[in-house]
Amino acid sequence: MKYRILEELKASNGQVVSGEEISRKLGISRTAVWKHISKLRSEGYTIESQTNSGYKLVGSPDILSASELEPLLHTVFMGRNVIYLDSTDSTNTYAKKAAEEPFKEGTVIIADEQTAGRGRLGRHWVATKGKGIWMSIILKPDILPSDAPKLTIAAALAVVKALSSCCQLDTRVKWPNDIVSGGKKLCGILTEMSAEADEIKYVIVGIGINANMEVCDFGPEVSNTATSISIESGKTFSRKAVAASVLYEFEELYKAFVEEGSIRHFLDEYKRKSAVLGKEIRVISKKEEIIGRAVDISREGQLVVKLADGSVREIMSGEVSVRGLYGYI
Ligand code: BT5
Repeated sequence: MKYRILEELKASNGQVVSGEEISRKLGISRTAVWKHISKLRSEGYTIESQTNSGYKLVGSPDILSASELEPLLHTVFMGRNVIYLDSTDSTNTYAKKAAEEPFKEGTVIIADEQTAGRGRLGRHWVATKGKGIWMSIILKPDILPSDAPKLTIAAALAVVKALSSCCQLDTRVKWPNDIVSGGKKLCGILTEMSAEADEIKYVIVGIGINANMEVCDFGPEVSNTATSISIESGKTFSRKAVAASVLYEFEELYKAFVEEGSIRHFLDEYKRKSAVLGKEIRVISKKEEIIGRAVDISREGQLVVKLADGSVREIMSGEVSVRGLYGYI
């Protein structure tokens, strides 16, 4: 109900709306209206009340709720159904549970804080309250399960494009799932899938963007390798505008990928935005560690590495980490 009231206030475009009018329209008492207004204020909305005349919305917080995101969306289906959580363990975990029930494709789970954010291989993802975009998108692409890692390629390029258009920030993709700026990690992507035989039940694309994180938010283990939009640009950006832009760019690439069944037509753009191509790198997996020069990304989304003996290896994104030979990248 409080969001219905919010809609009424927003629809008035900064004009005063009387409590009586809201109570009549929504069929609740004036005391109930007042209580909901108090709740909205505690969420960060600035609402002036004027005796005998009503309420006026004068400011909205930078939160990623459906009502804040919706006016900024230019998508057809991505983010058209948003589940916003003040706090959760992990939006990917929440999304997986949600996807076990019938779901709308493009449903987005967004949390202001994650208490047990996840990276790959059970690693921890630092997701401080109010400082980032911690979101998971539920998809059901008509592709083979073996092609699901290509969604990480599309999502990574989407983030790079959104950061460029929204924040004028020139970032790069550190294959397979990181976005880096100034040699540090600004965003991580965790793509998880449930499939049976050759059919995908759902894919969750989890995107964590350090929007307004400060160095002290990262903690000692991560602070040397992590960065944020605000650290890199020296400015604070609206999280909702960035999130809406990522969803738009991702929807465009996702549609093209699913229709074509290939990453072919955005592969060149992806390569141009690569942080690893042409560099000496170390590829670390459970089985082995190889050192070589990253020379290409294949149409299958694999990293092509040339070893010192001249042999060429195509690395699957699965469970590998990539590091620069002389640093994080
Ligand atoms: C990732 O894993 O980079 C995937 C991160 C995905 C996070 C999103 S947030 C929304 C959704 N819900 C979730 O629970 N997860 C997704 P990986 O490549 O394994 O990298 C993890 C490593 O990155 C950690 O071991 C740290 O070294 C580092 N790290 C942790 N938090 C970080 C942060 N906020 N910024 C930069 N680096 C971080």
